[in-house]
Amino acid sequence: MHARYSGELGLRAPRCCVSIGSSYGLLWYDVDFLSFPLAVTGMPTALITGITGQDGSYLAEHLLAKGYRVCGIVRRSSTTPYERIAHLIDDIELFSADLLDQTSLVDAVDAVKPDEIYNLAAQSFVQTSWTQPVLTGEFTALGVTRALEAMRKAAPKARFYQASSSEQFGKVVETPQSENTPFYPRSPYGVAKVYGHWITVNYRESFDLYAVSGILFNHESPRRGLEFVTRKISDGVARIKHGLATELRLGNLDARRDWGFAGDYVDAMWRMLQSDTPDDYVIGTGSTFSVQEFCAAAFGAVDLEWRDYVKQDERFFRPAEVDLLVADPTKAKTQLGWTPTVTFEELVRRMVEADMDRWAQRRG
Ligand code: NAP
Ligand code: F7E
Repeated sequence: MHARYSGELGLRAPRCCVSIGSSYGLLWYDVDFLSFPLAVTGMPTALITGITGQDGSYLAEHLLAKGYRVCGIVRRSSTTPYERIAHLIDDIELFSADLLDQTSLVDAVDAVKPDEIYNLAAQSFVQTSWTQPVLTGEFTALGVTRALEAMRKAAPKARFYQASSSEQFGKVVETPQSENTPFYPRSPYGVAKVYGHWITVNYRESFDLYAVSGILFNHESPRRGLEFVTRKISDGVARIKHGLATELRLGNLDARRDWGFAGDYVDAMWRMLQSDTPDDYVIGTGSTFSVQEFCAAAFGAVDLEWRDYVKQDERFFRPAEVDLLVADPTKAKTQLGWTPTVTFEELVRRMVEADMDRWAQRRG
């Protein structure tokens, strides 16, 4: 049996504190009027690894709106890469920890005492996983074990979400891909995610932990990193339209992906952890489009013809490609009541508009 938070959702205490770790441990260093741990107010507490990433920022917003106390793990850096969560910084608590460092993870979980842990942190760029395969394994595979161990030691009654990936299906053995489709990863990243997936299942079965994997297909947004193809295209379109570039260099235009909106997918993560029984789910739209179709829609959004600007470049091809991904999200729809709300066309339009605005502001 799994203990569950029984407080009321929707209640939030005022807050303006940011706690952050230091080399001397976890310290409150910027407390204005709320100097006690927010957990005592009865709100559920979530701890997000990867809170500075695309999904972490949307999930933090989603949980704050539901009345959660939201805590996040950030790794030490000589700069503060908090661009995506800058607007939330007064409403969340940040703790210094690293997926490579077991002690820091245990300390963070122990300090926060979360009801829910969302393990989103990873080396998430597939192309980099071929040039940094060992690091990718440390972050994206063993990092999951470290996060699970931290929960087992410091908060065994918490619920754990693992960010699994459609890259695990890789060279797909059936289409569409569901929870029952065997894995055939095609990159060091995909291999690492398969490990993360199975260690989550294993900890659930070995230690009776509430631990689930969400196998999420590609999800995008204006907050997507610039190296991923959708954002590279929307940013490239905006720079070309503003007269700042004359071409866009891409790799394989034939690859097909099931692209959804990241804001919808963090809702699916939350829904998984509200279920009475821990289980794994595939999350995607059920539609698939090629990179070329994404280009056509993105250039078309500003009345340009993609063929006039896109050039293929060997540098962006991969040693092994994932040709086709498309989800069968039936289980999530029927058991979690989850459905995507943003169409492919709307997603492309939002991303291009955001980059058009961003470049317009930069140019003054
Ligand atoms: P993202 O934007 O690349 O964010 C990755 C996050 O992980 C960042 O906050 C990063 O922190 C953090 N991180 C990386 N290494 C770390 C370390 N050693 N210790 C602590 N934190 C570390 O990724 P995303 O798109 O939000 O994806 C979230 C998760 O879902 C990832 O696990 C990804 O693999 C998985 N996933 C994503 C998709 C998708 O389509 N977006 C689909 C399936 C699964 P910094 O800011 O310091 O770099
Ligand atoms: O590539 C092709 C490329 O890098 C998509 C991550 O969030 O989703 C993401 O992984 C496709 C590939 O995402 C370029 O070859 C062509 O076929 O945007 P991407 P991804 O590899 O699908 C999964 C689900 C994750 O879990 C990952 O964390 O686009 N492509 N030309 C290109 N890709 C890039 N990046 N750049 C190009 O120039």
